[in-house]
Amino acid sequence: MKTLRIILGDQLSDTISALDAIDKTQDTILMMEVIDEAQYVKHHPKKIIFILSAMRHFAEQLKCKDYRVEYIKLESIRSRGGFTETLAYFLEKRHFDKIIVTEPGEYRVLKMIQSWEKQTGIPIEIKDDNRFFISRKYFETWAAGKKQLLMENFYRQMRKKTGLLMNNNKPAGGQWNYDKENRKTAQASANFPTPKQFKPDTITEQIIRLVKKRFADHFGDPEPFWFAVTTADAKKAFKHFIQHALPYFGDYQDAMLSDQNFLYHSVISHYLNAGLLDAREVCKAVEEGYRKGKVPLNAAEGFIRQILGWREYIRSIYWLKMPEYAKSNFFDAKRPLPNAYWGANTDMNCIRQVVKQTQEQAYSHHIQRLMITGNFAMLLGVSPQALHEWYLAVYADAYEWVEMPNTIGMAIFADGGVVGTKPYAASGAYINKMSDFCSNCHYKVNQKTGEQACPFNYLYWSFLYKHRNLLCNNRRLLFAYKNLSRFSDEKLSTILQDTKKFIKKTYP
Ligand code: FAD
Ligand code: DLZ
Ligand code: SF4
Repeated sequence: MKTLRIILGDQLSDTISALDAIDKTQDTILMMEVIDEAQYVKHHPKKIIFILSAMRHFAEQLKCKDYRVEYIKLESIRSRGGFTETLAYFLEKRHFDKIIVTEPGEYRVLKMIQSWEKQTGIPIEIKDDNRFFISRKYFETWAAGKKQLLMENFYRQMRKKTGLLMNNNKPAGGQWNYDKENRKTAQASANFPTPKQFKPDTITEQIIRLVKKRFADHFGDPEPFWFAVTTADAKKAFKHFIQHALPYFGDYQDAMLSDQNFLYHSVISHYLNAGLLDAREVCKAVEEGYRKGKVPLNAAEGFIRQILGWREYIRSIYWLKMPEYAKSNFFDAKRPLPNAYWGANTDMNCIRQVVKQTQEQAYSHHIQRLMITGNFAMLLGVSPQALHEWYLAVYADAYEWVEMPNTIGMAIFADGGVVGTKPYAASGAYINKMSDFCSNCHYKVNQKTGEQACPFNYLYWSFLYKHRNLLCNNRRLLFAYKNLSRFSDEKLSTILQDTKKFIKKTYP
């Protein structure tokens, strides 16, 4: 039996289920570089360089381990646009009895793969993605009959299931969650560690040249390119994080500082999502740091929660709710993305800082994505689908399974409360508390209305006012709506006027 085993660009792990029980003498591994995957949204050049270089390195490693690998490069005549066309062309000259592939990370690719059996006449087996702690089926069972799919409940179940940070069936330290200790603000003067950086080798340099030539119109800087592109280097980067940043991760998880891109974050999401790092190994290493007394519990728990809790939960929601989820638009928001998201000049320092960093690094940390670009888009009424395309394009770690529920659900509440229990709407006061952005801004964060007022301030109240019918019964917003009800007619009218002027200025 000759089997074709297909590995996609974000499945670069040699223990991936598509390779289970592989017969090195009979089977062939196929990897395809295709233009459609770089262009279905215009991915950031750093993201394309990362994936293509990691794919080529991975193929070389497989060949060194005596696997038969067919690798189709983007420049090759054999690369025919999309996965389906490229596979069909490849199969014109080859015969296989079966095709095996691990389930992909995007619904549109799953649909493609499901069409292959009919198109090629070869039976296809789609295997569970074994890189996650749970299968889609496991979550479906957990979710069945539940009214609200609360992440915190799911996370506790995952701690019990895996035994991570558990002592005799009880959470280490007596509490499940130490988030209250994780809201410190960072000082610009602190000595922040930088993530481990790697010099591009010959393969990466070739790809940088290719990407600069073929994707010159994509938003983002291709260089300097410093990401790891192999598992060995990604492991070094993670070890560096454990030693230098993890002990402070919890405390400063929500902090933001100008010109500080990474603070104490791990910057490993693109490695995890592409298969260079393994989520189980990562969580185990962090637990070990805690058990050996090198990492405080709030940091270890906070970090493990992100991966064991949020990452698994978000993926499960995606597969549970697709394809309808993609069309969610609870607030019926229709505005296009402001040009500032593509680097156009803006007077708002927070937006300018986060977009600049995104352009340079294809990275921003969670609170920047959630409370700056996400919060602003929600208050402004940007279409969820326009915003989703932006996040999917500009971050090196973005694939639909993880990006979409974070954007549509967590950041802008367009799913009406599947992921979150309330919209993460915030005025300038929150941004001022958690960052140093406001001290260098054209706008005045303490001013609520008028030309110089921070736009987040009046946008926040007009958002709550506009959507009062949808939100006023939300228990977590009762306090805010009580405040709003005390506004005089004059105050409310000024807020709505300022909002109108700002929107006119944003969309001239
Ligand atoms: P750290 O802060 O060091 O956290 C450690 C790890 O936890 C991350 O590497 C990641 O694997 C995981 N994690 C943390 N939060 C989440 C979360 N909410 N969902 C899933 N995993 C999480 N993450 C992506 O991996 N890809 C995306 O496309 C993506 N899009 C996002 C869009 C929006 C609007 C928001 C609000 C969040 C998004 N996230 C996404 C989640 C989070 O912002 C990133 O995982 C994180 O910023 C990556 O940086 P880091 O590796 O330094 O993470
Ligand atoms: C993102 C991406 C890019 C830019 N290029 C490729 C590619 O040429 N070949 C490939 O197999 N995968 C690529 N990817 C990752 C895919 O988009 C990803 O595997 C699917 O979106 C499923 O998650
Ligand atoms: Fe952003 Fe407002 Fe602060 Fe300016 S004042 S940085 S717009 S929050």
